[in-house]
This record gives sequence, structure tokens and C-alpha cells, in this order.
Amino acid sequence: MPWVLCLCMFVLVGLALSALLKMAPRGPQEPPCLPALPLIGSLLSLHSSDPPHVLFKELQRKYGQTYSLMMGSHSVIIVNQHIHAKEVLLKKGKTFAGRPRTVTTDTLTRDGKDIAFGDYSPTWRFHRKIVHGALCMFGEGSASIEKIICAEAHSLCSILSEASAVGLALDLSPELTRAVTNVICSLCFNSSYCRGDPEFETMLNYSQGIVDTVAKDSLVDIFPWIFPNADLQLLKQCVSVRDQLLQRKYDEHKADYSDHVQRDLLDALLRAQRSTENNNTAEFGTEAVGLSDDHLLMTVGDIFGAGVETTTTVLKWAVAYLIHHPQTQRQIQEELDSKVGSERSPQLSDRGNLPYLEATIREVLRIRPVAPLLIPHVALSDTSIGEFSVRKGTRVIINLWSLHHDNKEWTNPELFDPGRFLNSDGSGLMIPSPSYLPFGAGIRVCLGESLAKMELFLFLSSVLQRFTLSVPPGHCLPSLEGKFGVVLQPPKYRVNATLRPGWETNSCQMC
Ligand code: STR
Repeated sequence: MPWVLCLCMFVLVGLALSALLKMAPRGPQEPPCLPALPLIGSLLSLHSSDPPHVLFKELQRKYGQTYSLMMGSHSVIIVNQHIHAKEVLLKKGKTFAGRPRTVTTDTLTRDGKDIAFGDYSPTWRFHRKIVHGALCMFGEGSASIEKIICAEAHSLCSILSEASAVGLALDLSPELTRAVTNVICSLCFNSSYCRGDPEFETMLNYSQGIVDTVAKDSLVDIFPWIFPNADLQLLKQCVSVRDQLLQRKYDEHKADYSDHVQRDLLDALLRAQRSTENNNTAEFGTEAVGLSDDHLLMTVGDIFGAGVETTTTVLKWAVAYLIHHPQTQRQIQEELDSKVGSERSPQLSDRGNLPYLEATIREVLRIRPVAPLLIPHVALSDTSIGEFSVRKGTRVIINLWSLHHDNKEWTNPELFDPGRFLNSDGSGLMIPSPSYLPFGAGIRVCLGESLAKMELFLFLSSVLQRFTLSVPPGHCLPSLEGKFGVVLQPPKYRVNATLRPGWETNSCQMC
């Protein structure tokens, strides 16, 4: 019967074809995607009481370590593991070097004329190179930066001494912010603020406003046309106050600029700007890569914002963890007593001799990364991550929180344990897992890494050499949860600083 034959043939051909398809190497596939609706994207699946970094970590259980979702009409890939993270940041760093444009970051940076939020372009590359050079000149390795930080550490200790003498419990936040701001101010403008300086108070205010509103990937960034809301209004106000302040400093500097003396980082930037006006920067291609005044101003804004908010935040987390873990504090103090003593202040050359303090700093940066989602990247061409295809224009979020809390990589990741960064006899430092990127990696790696490490080391060692920090009687220990934003912020809390035995009469010495 011919129709039976036909049917058999049909089935056989079908089977052969499906076998062939199975054997053929499968082309790259799209990552698993959260449910998405037109216009609102995956909004309904993202509704949660957890902050985004925690939610994105949880969603791995259902969708795997690398998955995608829609934020409004934008496709976003979330990377929760270090191998894919390093592929994005290092192996394919240039392909993923783009930045999304958002309403809030455009407001902050005059449409991306800065380094952190500016998109990848020849101007951006040139700009970053200049800032990197200027930071090297005035930052790491320059003796003057160590002096500046030590002077601020000294003044911080004096404030703690005064508070301790009258038994006052202090909110360290403004004190740490002023110390860190002054380091950046000296570096950029060769100037600093005294306690209670009204300009400093203004700065505190606008900075908080910016941190609270910018780049949170909140509704205002996803649906700017529906949510021209209070956040955006506040951001605009804060940015305008910041711009006035920076503009004034910039104009003052320009007025007495001389080609022969370089007083600070801003002088170095001005000099670079002038020399590009006169020279060809052939290595950056044919496009004009000059630095406008806007570029310079926005860069100074970045250096200020990044330099102050990040380091202050880490110091506040460090103190919060130290008062939760008095044993860690004691161990750092024993190390300081035996390696530095009480005759002089700690200095950068002590860093190699204080592994337990260094391990504690590393552990703080692991357990509470400043930027738990880094800043989003954008694929500049069609590409892939692992086995997944990625289309040009896709946003990629590296979930540093997942990397730093991955229980395949860290034993008890929720536990605060500086010892995990020490070798078996506790004499040397190590990085126990490749899943650790507190400063990011690749062509967008943090420009201030070495400055931040110097500050964290000098501030913490100077304070712990002289004081023991604790919760004031009757107060609760600070919550360690953190408020999500462009930086992960610790809560407000108060501490008692008690002078350590032997330091009661010893006034603070300068290093
Ligand atoms: C803080 C507030 C401010 O006044 C200016 C800035 C601009 C640079 C930002 C900074 C912010 C927050 C921390 C950032 C930094 C650039 C790099 C840094 C986002 C918003 C991090 O990646 C942690």
C-alpha cells in the first residue's frame, strides 16, 4: 500500500533530520530570560522586598548563573559568576566597554562627559589616560599624598580624643567624610576644609542628594517619560549646587595657572588640555579628542564623588564590622603594637608588616562591596558570554555581590572572617578565590584603587593604634544590611572611641 510506504518514508526522514539537527553543533543561544511584557519589560518579576543585588543573586536558582531580563525596552544580562564576569571585563573588555545613557547619569555628567559614566569613544580613552597619568603623578608613589593622608588621620584622631575625653558617642560619618574630602581637596585643588566650614556642609548635602538619586536603575531611569519625579528634581538641584562650587574652584585655578608649576591634579589636567590644543593626538585616531572645559569639570566631579563616597563608605563599613567583632579589633591592635609600637604613627612602609589589618580591609571589601552591581556595561557589537549570544546594545550587569558571596568559592560567605585572606600560618596575604573583584577589572577598572588602599590603611591603622571602638552603652549594634544605591550605604550609627592604655597622656603624633 503506497500510502503506508509514504508514511514510513516521512517518519524516517523526520527521524533522520532530527538526529542530524541534534548532532550538528548548536549555535550560540540566548541566555534564559525572565518573563517580559511589552513596555514594562520584566518589572512584574522584579517586584521584591530585597535590594536588586540580593534579588539578582536569588534569581540564579531559577534561571541559572547568567540570565537576562528586560528593563523597560532594554535587554539586560545579569552575570553572577566570576568566569563570565572576567570574560566581560577582561577577555572582551573592549567589546563590553560601553555605558548606557540614562536620565540621571546624563543629568549628573552633562551627557556623559565624565569617565565613570561616559560611553566608550576615542575622547573617552584619551580623557581616561590623562586622568590616570595625573592621578599617578599626585597619587600613588608620591610622598606628598602620604603626608596629606597622615595629616588628616592625625586631625581625625584629635576629634576622637576630644569626644573620648568627655565620653561623647560620635557619629563618625561626617568626620570620616571630612577627612577623606580633604585628601581629595588637597589632591585636586591644593586646599582643605576646617570643621564646620559652611562650604563643606554644602558639599555633604549635595553629595548625599546625588547618592540617593543617581544611577539606581530605578523607575525614573527606565521610564523617564512617565516618572519625571521628585528624585529627578532633587538630583537637578544637587547637581546645580555642585556645579557652581566646582566652577568657582575651576575658575580660580585657571586664573592663576602657570605652565611652570604644577600644584595639584587640576593643574595637571589644565596642562594636558592646553597641550592637546597645540598637539595632534594621532594615536587616538582621526576624530578630535580635545578636552572641553565641560570634560574637565565633570572629571573633577567624578574624582570628588568617587573619591569621597567610596572611601568614606568602606571606612564606615569597616568600623561597623569592627564593633561587631571586637576580637578582630584586638588582633589588629596586637599586630600594630608589635610591628609599629607607640613611639610613631603607622606609615605606608608598614603595610607589608601588618597582614592582619590588610586582610581585614580585604574582607570588608568582599563582604560589603561598595558598588555591588558595579556600573552597567554595554555590548558595542554582537558578541557572546560563555555559550550565550549577546546582541549589540545589550546591557550587562556584573553582580559583584554574587561573586563575593558565591558559596562554591567562599566558605561561609556570610561570615566576616579576615583570616580567609591569610595563609595557613597567618604570616602572609593571599586571595583565596578568583571570585573577588572589589575594584572591578579591565579597561574600566577603578582609577582610584591605589589611593583608596592607602587611605583605608592609614586611617584605620592610625585610629586603631590609639583607640578601641565600641557601641555606646544602651545602643544597639548597627545593622549590617546596607541601603542599595549607586553605593551600598551603611546605616547611621554612633561609636565610643576609648583611648587605649598608654595613650591617655600621649598626644597624637604626626607621621
Ligand atoms: C557620588 C556622588 C557625587 O557627587 C558624584 C558621583 C560621581 C562619581 C560616582 C559617585 C557619585 C558614586 C560612586 C561611583 C562614582 C564613579 C565610580 C564609583 C559610581 C555618584 C563606583 O563605581 C563605586
